[in-house]
This record gives sequence, structure tokens and C-alpha cells, in this order.
Amino acid sequence: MNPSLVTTQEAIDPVFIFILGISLVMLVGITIAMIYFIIRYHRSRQPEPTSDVDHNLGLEVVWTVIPTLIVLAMFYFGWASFLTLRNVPEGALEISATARMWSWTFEYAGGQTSNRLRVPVGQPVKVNLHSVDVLHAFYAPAFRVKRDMVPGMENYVWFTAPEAGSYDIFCAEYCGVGHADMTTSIEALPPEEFEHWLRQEAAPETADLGRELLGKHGCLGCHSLDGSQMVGPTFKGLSGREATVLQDGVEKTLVTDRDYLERSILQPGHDIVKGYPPVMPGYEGRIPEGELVQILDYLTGAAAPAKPKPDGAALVQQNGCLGCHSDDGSSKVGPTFKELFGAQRTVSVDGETRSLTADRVYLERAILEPSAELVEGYPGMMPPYGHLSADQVEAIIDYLEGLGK
Ligand code: HEC
Ligand code: HEC
Ligand SMILES: [Cu+2]
Repeated sequence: MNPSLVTTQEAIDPVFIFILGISLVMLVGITIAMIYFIIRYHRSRQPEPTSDVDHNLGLEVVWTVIPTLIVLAMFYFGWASFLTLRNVPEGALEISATARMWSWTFEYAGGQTSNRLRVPVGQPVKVNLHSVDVLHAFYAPAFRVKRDMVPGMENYVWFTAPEAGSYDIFCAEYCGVGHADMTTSIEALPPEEFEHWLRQEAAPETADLGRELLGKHGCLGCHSLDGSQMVGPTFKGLSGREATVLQDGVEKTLVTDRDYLERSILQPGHDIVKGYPPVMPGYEGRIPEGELVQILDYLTGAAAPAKPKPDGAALVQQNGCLGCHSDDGSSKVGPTFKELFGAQRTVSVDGETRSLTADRVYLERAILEPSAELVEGYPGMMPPYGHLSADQVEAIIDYLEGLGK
């Protein structure tokens, strides 16, 4: 409603205080009047009927009109702030949130996914809500937003994080065993840090782009990526080593840092790598600046920082697996993970019963497509985890292997 409002808290809090304030005044006023009347008109003080007045028009008008105005004011301010919650400011960053039993996944426009909702400080964020199985509810109390997530129905919330920090997210749907375990957080980061994180998460794609550009500019006709000899030195292990070069015929040893690489591409004649013919064409003015950055990122390995191996135990926690599976042998909604690895399983496939060994292939299928084979005696209620990466599934299976058998 009010375009100068920048956060949902600013829209909700005054209305909340307003309604709470009026309610308090009413509560106190009515209670005092009641106590006063009880004492003042007690039978011991007033044994006789006091008067035979049957109504008072003035009073009746006052106690009808004033409460009506108060209730209308509550409605007006409530409606105005509701509109603020529903009208997403322009330029909002869109992120989609998927809820499943019993975990959250947040997905960004570039395809990056995360179990925590990372957002830039100061920018409105629109979260598109989506449930894959049952009712859930996205609830971020710090930003006063709460919205049901109904399977098959798209909905959204928006908010702006005013300062960096970590804010709770809950699932506010409590009819089911594991919603209360669906806790995660909004991590509000300074914009540069957020951009950095986004880029880093997108790294595999950037790396592919750098590689593609090497092909596009014909570099791979003279340079190999795998260490084999071609007309020019291989790109494998290129960055950060020492190179013996000839500068105007004088031999020098240089470190192949980013500046060196940039010069080697733009003005290859400046430093000729010893033992190679000076045949590389100069690319000055032939590669757009942005593409050169991508190529240098790729060659220096900045495009694909070695990501730490995912941690299976943490993944099982974050993805809500432990809401339905135990790791100690006790029974929950699903079979326990303890001593599952390598065990003999009885499953039903399209109504037929089969016996299988829980090897890596079986476990991978059980996680990605749980409905394909149902473990005998259990309901088919496990959500599919197709959004996990191959690395993540492998880490979970390693974790299961660690639980014995
Ligand atoms: C016609 C073949 C040819 C093409 C095409 C070519 N190069 Fe080269 N490149 C060479 C040769 C030969 C050398 C070694 C002699 C020198 O330093 O000029 C070299 C050297 C380099 C070096 C220094 C390597 C070292 O070990 O220190 C880099 C970096 C490099 N090239 C990048 C590229 C990039 C990026 C492209 C594409 C944009 C490219 N080159 C295209 C032939 C080529
Ligand atoms: C909503 C409850 C629920 C959640 C959450 C859940 N599961 Fe399951 N899971 C089940 C049920 C029920 C079964 C047995 C029926 C079936 O095979 O689908 C099962 C079966 C399995 C099996 C086969 C077990 C066996 O005994 O052969 C594996 C492995 C498994 N789940 C792994 C996971 C992992 C890993 C996660 C988290 C990424 C997870 N589950 C999350 C309910 C759940
Ligand atoms: Cu839920």
C-alpha cells in the first residue's frame, strides 16, 4: 500500500501494536467498569431497584458508533498491511522453496540449490512456495511472514532482510510426525558475499563456459587439456608453476600467475616459452573482456574451486531423513539405517515380492526413486530425492555404510 515501506516487519508491526493497544485499553476499561458495578450495585448497598430507566439513546449511539469505528480502523490497517505482504516490490530476487517431508530446498535462478535460504541484505526477496507431498507452511517470524504450502497450489511470500544475520525458518504445519523438525534458516549476507556464494555454487557451469570459450577461440588446436604435447604447452597444471621464457632472446624464469597468463594470451610475443616456436597469434582486441576473464578463471582454476566432499551425516540431518529413519535400530515411520548396508531386503515391486541385497545400487535407487521398490511392511510415503547431486547421494550411502553390517 505505502510504497515507502521497505520491509514486511514495517508493515505488520504497527498494526499489531495498534490492535494489541486497543484490546488492552478495552480489557482494562471493561474490567474496571465491571468491578465498579459489582461493588456499587451490590445488593447489600442497593436493596431496592435503583431506577426504572429502560434505555438511553445517547449512550447507545456512543457505544455503537465508537466500537464500529474502532473495528473499521482495525480492518483498514489490517487490510493495508495485508496488501503490502501480497504486493511484491519490483526488482525482487526470486527464489523457489520446495518443502517435502521433512526438509526444505531453496533453488536460485542459476540452478544453485541450498538447504538454507541465503539472501542478500537490503534487497526484497520473493520466495515461491511449492510442496511436493503434504501440507507445509513457510514461517519466518523475524519477517512476520507465514504462508501455507498446499501441494498443487503455487503461493509466495516476500521479505527484505534489513541486516546481515541468521533468521529462523519453521514449518508451521503441525499435523504430522516431522514438520517440527523442518527447521532451517535465512542467512542474510552482504550483497557482495551473496554474489560470491552464488557464483561459487554455479562454478561447474562457469568452468564449462571457460572450457567452451577455449574451443571457440581455437586455443585447443594448439594446447591440450590433458597434459599431452601439441604445438603449444599443455594447459594442464599451467597456473602457478615456474616457466622458463625468452624475453627478447633473454632467458628468464617467471611464475605463471594470472598477469603472466593474461599477457601470454594477449601478447604472446612478449614471453616465448622456451622450447616452443613463437607461432601463437596475439589475441589483443580479439577476445571480449568478459570472455577473457572466464578463460583466465578457468586456466587458474578459480572457476571451479575444489568443493569439499559433502558430509553424509550432515546431509541426512538437513534433508530430514532422520524424521522417518533412525540410526540406532529403533523403529520409526521407515526402516532404521542401522546395519542396513549390505543387508537382505524384502521389497515389493508392482505388487510382486522380491528379495534384494542393499548394495550401493539398491540404496541409490531407494533414495532417488523410493516408490519403485517398497520395503515390505512400510507405507510408500518417502518423498523422492532427485534433487540431490550424485556426490551427495554417494556421501549418504557412505554414511549408511558406516552404520554397520
Ligand atoms: C597456433 C597455435 C596456438 C594457438 C591457436 C594458441 N596458442 Fe597459446 N601458445 C602457443 C605456443 C606455440 C605457445 C608457446 C610459445 C609462446 O609462449 O608463445 C603458447 C603459449 C601460451 C601460453 C603460455 C603457456 C606457458 O606454458 O607458459 C598461454 C597461457 C597460452 N598460450 C594461451 C592460449 C590461449 C588462451 C589461446 C586461445 C585464446 C591460445 N593460447 C591459442 C600456440 C598457440
Ligand atoms: C516421510 C518419511 C521419510 C523420509 C523423510 C525419508 N524416508 Fe526413506 N523411507 C521411508 C519409508 C516409509 C521407507 C520404506 C518404504 C519404501 O521403501 O519407500 C523408506 C525407505 C528407505 C530406504 C530403503 C531402506 C530399506 O530398509 O531397504 C532407504 C535407503 C531410505 N529410505 C533412505 C532415506 C534417505 C537417505 C532419506 C533422506 C534423504 C530418507 N530416506 C527420507 C520414509 C522416509
Ligand atoms: Cu512441513
